[in-house]
Amino acid sequence: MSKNYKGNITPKEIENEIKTAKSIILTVHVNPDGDALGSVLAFYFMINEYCKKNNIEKDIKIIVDDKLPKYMRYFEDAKLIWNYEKFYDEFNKNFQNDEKFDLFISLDCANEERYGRAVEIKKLSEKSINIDHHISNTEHADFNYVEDICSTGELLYQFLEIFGIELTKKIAEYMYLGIINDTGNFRHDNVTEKTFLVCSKLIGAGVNNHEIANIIFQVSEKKVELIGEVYKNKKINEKYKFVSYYLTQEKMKELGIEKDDTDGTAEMLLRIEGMEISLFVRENIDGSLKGSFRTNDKYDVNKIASIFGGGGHIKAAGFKTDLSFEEILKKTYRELEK
Ligand SMILES: [Mn+2]
Repeated sequence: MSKNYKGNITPKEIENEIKTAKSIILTVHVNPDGDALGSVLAFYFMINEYCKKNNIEKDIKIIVDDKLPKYMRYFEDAKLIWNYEKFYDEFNKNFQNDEKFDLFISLDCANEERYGRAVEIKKLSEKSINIDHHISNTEHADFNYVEDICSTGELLYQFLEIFGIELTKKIAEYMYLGIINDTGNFRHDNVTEKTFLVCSKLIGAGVNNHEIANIIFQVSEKKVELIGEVYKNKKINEKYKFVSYYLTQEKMKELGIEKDDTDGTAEMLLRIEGMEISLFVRENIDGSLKGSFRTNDKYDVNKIASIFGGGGHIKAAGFKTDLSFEEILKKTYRELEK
């Protein structure tokens, strides 16, 4: 067991829960990214292989309470993912209200709010398991397995042996998607020797690293316009080497961009020479704000994001708040002063 592990269940015990469950729901966080979607698809196919190997049948569904990023159209299995609303309509038609699911598994979710409305399905489930890699994880399920590791994609690798299954090309591709998403294609310092060991196996199983990286890191023309806008109108606080940018709904409409076009903006800001910490804030349709912090070595953004009820990792963390951008800056400066 990794020393970075927290929770009350082992991967072997997770296998046992999966073995006995007849109906399994898998979910990931809202604003799903490559790690969330890559992990959930990898785990879906791993459970499928496990069922084949043991000659058992299960009803497994993936439900996500959000739109998928546009690049997911390049992955044919994205069609396996139920949108929460569609699932709920279907569910109301076909199920009795007290019908329960045996097992609800969340992947890559630091806290229960991150499930979105899929939390309703958790309530209808007999048992729940939380598999994640965020140090801010609140151990929000009946059973929790959290490892401080680069990505949920890498975390899932150990289940191949536990399930006693082969690494198929499909499983490898989705794990790889998760890993490169959360390591910024191996740029971040969450990459370890083990990350490369795992990836060597994934490449060995047939993953085309170039193709997957191109899919998730390519930029649309609209995104190029956003990049120009962000770099031009960023705010820099020289004292703290803090760079920030606030994107309003109005600006998003003007540029014709959707929220997934804004992925990676906080990293982009931190790339400016000399900066130690970056903050990208985006206005949601309901008027609330979503913030993402990135930092090099000087600060702990997991801690700073926690002032706003969020969290994540020491060098990358996020939050959602009803405060204004000015209030966020004020509180952040106060924290950086410490
Ligand atoms: Mn992740």
